[in-house]
Amino acid sequence: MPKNLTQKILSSHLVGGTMRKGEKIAVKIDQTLTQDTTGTMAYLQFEAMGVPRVRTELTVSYADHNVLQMGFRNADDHRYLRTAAARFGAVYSPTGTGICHQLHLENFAKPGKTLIGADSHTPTAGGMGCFAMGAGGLSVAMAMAGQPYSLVMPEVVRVTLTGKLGGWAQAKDIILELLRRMTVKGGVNRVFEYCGPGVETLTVPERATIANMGAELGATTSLFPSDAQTERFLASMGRHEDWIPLSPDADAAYDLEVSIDLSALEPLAACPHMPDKVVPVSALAGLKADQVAIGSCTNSSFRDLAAVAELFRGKRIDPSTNALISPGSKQVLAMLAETGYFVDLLSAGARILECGCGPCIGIGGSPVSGGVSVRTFNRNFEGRSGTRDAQVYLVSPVTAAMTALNGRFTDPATWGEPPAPRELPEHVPSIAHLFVYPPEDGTSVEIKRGPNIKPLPAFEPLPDVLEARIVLKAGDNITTDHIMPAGAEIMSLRSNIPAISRHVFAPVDADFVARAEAAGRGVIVAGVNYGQGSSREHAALAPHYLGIRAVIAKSFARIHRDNLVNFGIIPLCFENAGDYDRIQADSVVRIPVSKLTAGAPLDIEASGVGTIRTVNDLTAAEVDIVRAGGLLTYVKKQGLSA
Ligand code: MIC
Ligand code: SF4
Repeated sequence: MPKNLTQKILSSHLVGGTMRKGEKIAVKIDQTLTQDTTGTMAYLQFEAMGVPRVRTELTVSYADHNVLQMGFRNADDHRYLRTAAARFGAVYSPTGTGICHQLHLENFAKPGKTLIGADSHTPTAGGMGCFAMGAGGLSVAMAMAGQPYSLVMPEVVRVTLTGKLGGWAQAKDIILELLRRMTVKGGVNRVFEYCGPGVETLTVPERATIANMGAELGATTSLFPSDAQTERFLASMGRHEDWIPLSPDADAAYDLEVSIDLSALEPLAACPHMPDKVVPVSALAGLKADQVAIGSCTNSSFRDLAAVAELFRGKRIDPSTNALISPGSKQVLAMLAETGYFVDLLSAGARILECGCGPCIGIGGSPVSGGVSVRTFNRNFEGRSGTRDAQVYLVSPVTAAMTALNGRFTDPATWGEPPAPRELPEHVPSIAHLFVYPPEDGTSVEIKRGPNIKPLPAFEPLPDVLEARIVLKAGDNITTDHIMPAGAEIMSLRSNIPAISRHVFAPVDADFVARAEAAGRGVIVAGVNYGQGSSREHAALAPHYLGIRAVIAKSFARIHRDNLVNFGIIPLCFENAGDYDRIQADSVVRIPVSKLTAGAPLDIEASGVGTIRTVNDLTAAEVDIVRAGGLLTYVKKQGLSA
């Protein structure tokens, strides 16, 4: 049987289940990554499993998100991660070395391998043919312990690229076009495989931009073949030995076909407050930009920033527009310095931030009140920038650069000739020596903790009949940024569940915590795609801490659904979407947990409403896990499988 790329990689890693669309499969994981704001929990959980050393081919612990280190908390987190990496056999990437996804692409990702990361943009590595998925920290900790990773066998979408990008259109515009067509829920339980003659015209960093934002489609991952472009990229990174050719078989079958003519694309922008609210940049001409922010794991490669520098050369950014640049890695920064582009950026008036996530997740660089911020990032959810009423637009680096120079959006038709693309320079400086490799035997390494690193909360088994109050009835596409907001202050509490739980739903519902506590045991009701966005398991852990024991939704985002199971919250779906309208906030529901059966309907009673039929997509093991109060409790009882 001819195979597509997804089938090729998954079948070579399959350890359980049958690769039939929609069925649960288990795969061996070759590599894992974590970052600081998900990593502390992942390592605390790994410690709790009692496994002496990681059992993957490679495990990397990055410190890239909350690098501001306001107060002692994140500095302590970073020290904990450095010492835990040494103890357990992980590579540590020190604070400020760069953004995990950019660094992983440059230094560690390999075609044909499987990777899971405690960050939703882990699929960036799909730009070089690595099957890379975002997952909750506990799922990653399990993979570090050598356990297989379970996922729903995805549908595979063939995205055929024809033609060649021209004019001012960039790789970012390809993925924005796909988001415009397929929306933020169009990719759930799907893999997007890029094929067709347009693929070979795209370099690995451009492919990585597209694979990165597949996360915004809700996709399991995105995949590009490993070809001559991949070989060239790996050779430039000094890793030619990691290259293997990898492509789908010629007559492989796909579940869905989409095609995009690259030659027809124009610069696009995602408007506030969703990555799929996409319009042509020309339609925004005239809109004043208070801020332009260039960087993030989507668009912080040398190619991206060199194009910006070319446009800035000899010019001055509009003084009323605050322009921030965060390079993706120290390697990118070193290349900008060696080629002189760094000076172009500085002299144009840009502010250069540390290599890290920065303004993307509200770690500094928040826009002015009510301000318009034009960003090369991947998410523009309300409030994510750190400014509640900011209007965030997502664009390509060249659109961002032209907007910074003009101080406002302008029509690309007035921009003249675009700069010629800048490929990687002849000399690519290595930063490989900055990674800290663990000792052969880490048993004597002392793990250092700070006062803000609190023990994991205990998780009780669910009762046979759960009586709980509906404490929130939310709408469609609720993001984890709504549930568990980020930003420098709240992210400094990631290792302290009691403290961070005070902020659950804070941006949209100031009384949520009080209502949940008053209810004792609570339920959340939601519309479609509940929990989209980040992989942060705190969006399940903290609600659990506040007593939430079930979420009843029209549908769930993939990673968040798994996180709910991992932390003992039952993810139930309405059998009839119309019941969402019937059910009332404040009702008390009775859920007969003892009757919860994998894949079978379950009738629940809601006061003032009556019987509501729910369905679930849990496996038998997952039913046991939620009943036990979550995966850690379950594993402690059952032990890890050999
Ligand atoms: C994000 O982009 O939302 C984050 C911050 O990288 C998260 C991880 C986190 O919340 O720590 C993600 O994408 O998973
Ligand atoms: Fe960091 Fe932003 Fe990428 Fe998340 S999306 S990993 S916060 S740069």
